[in-house]
Amino acid sequence: MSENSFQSEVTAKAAESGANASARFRERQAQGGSTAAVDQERVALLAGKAIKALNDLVIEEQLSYEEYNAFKAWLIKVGEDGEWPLFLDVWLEHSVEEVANADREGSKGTIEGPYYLGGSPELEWNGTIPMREDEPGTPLVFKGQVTAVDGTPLPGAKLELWHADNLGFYSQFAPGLPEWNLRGTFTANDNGEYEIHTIRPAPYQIPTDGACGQLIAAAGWHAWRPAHLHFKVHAPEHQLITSQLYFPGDPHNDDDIASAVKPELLLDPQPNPDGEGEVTVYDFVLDPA
Ligand code: MBD
Ligand code: FE
Repeated sequence: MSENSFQSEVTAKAAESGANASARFRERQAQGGSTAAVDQERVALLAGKAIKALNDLVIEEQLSYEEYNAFKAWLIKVGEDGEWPLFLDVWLEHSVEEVANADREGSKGTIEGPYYLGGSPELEWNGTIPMREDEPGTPLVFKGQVTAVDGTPLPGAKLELWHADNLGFYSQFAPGLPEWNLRGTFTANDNGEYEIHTIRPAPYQIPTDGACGQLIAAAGWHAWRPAHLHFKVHAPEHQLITSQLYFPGDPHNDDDIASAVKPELLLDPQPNPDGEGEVTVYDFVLDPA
């Protein structure tokens, strides 16, 4: 595998990771995801409001035909590049998450993003996430406890962790990485505790060669998300929490392109007294179902 370690850097293409993200999303929907039949009145209300918002924009901003056609061409390209999951998760999902989790008392959640995969390898409470033998990056021990809002430990809670590698690439979306690289499902011990061994991810840059990258360049924005770890934490009779955790000092914690950083989600890594790299502690508090 070592010849392949850095292959993703040179070959990652927007169209490929976009096509993968679109395909994985479709598969999940087909497996009983949430393509809920939305009732007709609700569709009429929501679609009507969305269309009105765009029409208002055209009138307010006195849109020209040149701009209209540029917009049309760009929308077509988002589809061709498979970047609808990326576009929606970067620029819209944070509001959906805010609405969905407004009443939570436990830990804050944040967006899932386009790169989650279910069914990652199952590991013990103190396991090492699947990684290459020569996986580049600072070793990171990530540990803590999963409890209910009243502090009761939740034994057997499951933590799914997925994150980018030291170059900002996700397995199964960028090429040249082992299938489950930096993806694992950990079962908490009898006291709800977990201790995961991984490496620190790099900041993530939205692919620059696809439609989303084209928009970012045309608008003069930046394409970065701060370095982050993604989680889903489940326990029986408790609400699933989807979250991300961030590292202090990352220049993009304050201007995440996906607007998904919250102050409660910042870690505090310290030098690991028992080994190489860093150790960081975070406790998950789950609301009742
Ligand atoms: C990511 O890694 C991510 O987490 C989000 C939300 C969007 C794009 C890439
Ligand atoms: Fe991510």
